[in-house]
Amino acid sequence: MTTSTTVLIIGAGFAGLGTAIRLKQAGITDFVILERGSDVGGTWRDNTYPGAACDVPSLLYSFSFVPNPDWRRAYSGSREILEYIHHMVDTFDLRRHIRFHTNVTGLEYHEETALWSARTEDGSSFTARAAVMATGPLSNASLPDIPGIDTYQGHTIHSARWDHDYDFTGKHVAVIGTGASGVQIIPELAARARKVKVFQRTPGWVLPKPNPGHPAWLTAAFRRAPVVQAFLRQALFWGHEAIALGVVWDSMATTALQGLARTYLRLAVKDSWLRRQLTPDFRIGCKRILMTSDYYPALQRDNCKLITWPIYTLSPNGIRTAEGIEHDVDCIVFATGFDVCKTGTPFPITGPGGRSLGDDWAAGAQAYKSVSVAGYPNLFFTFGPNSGPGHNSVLVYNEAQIDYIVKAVELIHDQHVRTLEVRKDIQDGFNHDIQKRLARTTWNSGCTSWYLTEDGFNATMYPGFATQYARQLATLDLDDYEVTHHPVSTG
Ligand code: N01
Repeated sequence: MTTSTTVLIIGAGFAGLGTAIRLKQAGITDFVILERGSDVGGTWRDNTYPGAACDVPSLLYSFSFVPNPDWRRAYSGSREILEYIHHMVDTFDLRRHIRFHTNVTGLEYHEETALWSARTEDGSSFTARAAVMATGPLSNASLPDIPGIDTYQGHTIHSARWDHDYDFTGKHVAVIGTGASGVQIIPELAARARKVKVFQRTPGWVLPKPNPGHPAWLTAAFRRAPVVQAFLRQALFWGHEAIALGVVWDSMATTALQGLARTYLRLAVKDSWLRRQLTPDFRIGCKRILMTSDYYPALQRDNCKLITWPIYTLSPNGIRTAEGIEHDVDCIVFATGFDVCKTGTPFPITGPGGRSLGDDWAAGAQAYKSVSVAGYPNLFFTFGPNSGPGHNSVLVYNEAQIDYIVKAVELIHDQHVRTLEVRKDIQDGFNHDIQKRLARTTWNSGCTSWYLTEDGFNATMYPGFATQYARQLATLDLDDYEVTHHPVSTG
């Protein structure tokens, strides 16, 4: 069966739902959201591990067009963020636009009709005049390529696919991975399990995250005068912009921030051996900074042990490290991150003339302003190439993308625009500048991270302030695009 619509949105996480809300607010209601899961929420639906939380303040980690006076804490846990997402869906009556359990397996452009069509796993298809990719960069959980991983006979859990039925009480547990997810999980497990062995490959820089509750008077103020919330959001925004000076570029501010993290490590960890193991050998900001006040205390509990020997193999009973010690455990928790699609898309995208986006992006994903791609008319990306922030809320960037996309969709919807396709020379010039600027950032300063491909190409991060990013997306300049029109009927 084929369903026709004006706009196809793929993904019902923050980006897909935000796009839907802004389309509705612009008066465009003819859209369908395809979602492979059984509910909304994307990463916040999937990441329900104990301790899952956001390390960006709630007032900033939310859409400015859906303010929430009821945030309970400075930084929200995953459940509260998911509540907010459900609130968005209910407030804007989005559920009737969503097709759940609809896994897109390919997206194809048809030149004769200027329509995109999506094939799905269940054999149905959807066609639309414009398609919006909102599949998120971190949606496919990644298991490490460790020899013997299939031979382990105990229980295994990935951070992004938590098993809430597994009881850790009295268990010996191994956690592999000490990134943003690992450092949130480890304190929770240390409080429940008998023994937690933490397998660290690379230590990250850690900064404390005090998390005060919002007092009742503040919530009341937000309710009575939304301007108070908007003002605080702005203050937080500019505070985070200032952090860019230390995180995005290697500068004196980076040295100061690193000094702060080193001081925190010195104050929080008493044992000098442990401190040495936890001291990173790369500049702060190169990998994501870990924001937690609970991780270092957890590592110093009697039932917690940090293991820094490289993992040699997994065996039926546990983990064997390079120095030949066998660590038998009841459960292994993989906090090993995600398969970040280096080819940019979770399924094949075929443009005019049968060109493949996977091939076009084989040497590294590139787009114009992270949203449009030359050769692929009427296709728009959220969280596209080089749209990642290192210092500010990803949703600030996402709002800018959404509003840009909605402007483009309005042209297609209201102005008889048949195709809107960014010019290749404009896209190339844009990316030349982005890569030149990236070369001077901390992300490209020598560490390995999911921001970079194996060849060291950075198709992930935006090398600048959030303000710069938002400003470049504030206008849709048609000189940057090749535009064709539908014939206007005179009858
Ligand atoms: O994943 P990661 P994550 N043997 O890829 C280790 C977002 N997020 O899920 O550093 C041993 O960062 C790997 O080691 P190394 C946020 O954008 C946000 O933690 O590669 N270890 C690393 O320690 C974040 O950046 C929040 O040497 C292996 C870990 O596994 C992104 O999600 C909260 C290994 C993977 O770290 C991903 O974070 C949580 C191996 N073979 C997450 N393979 C917020 O607060 C991998 N590792 C918003």
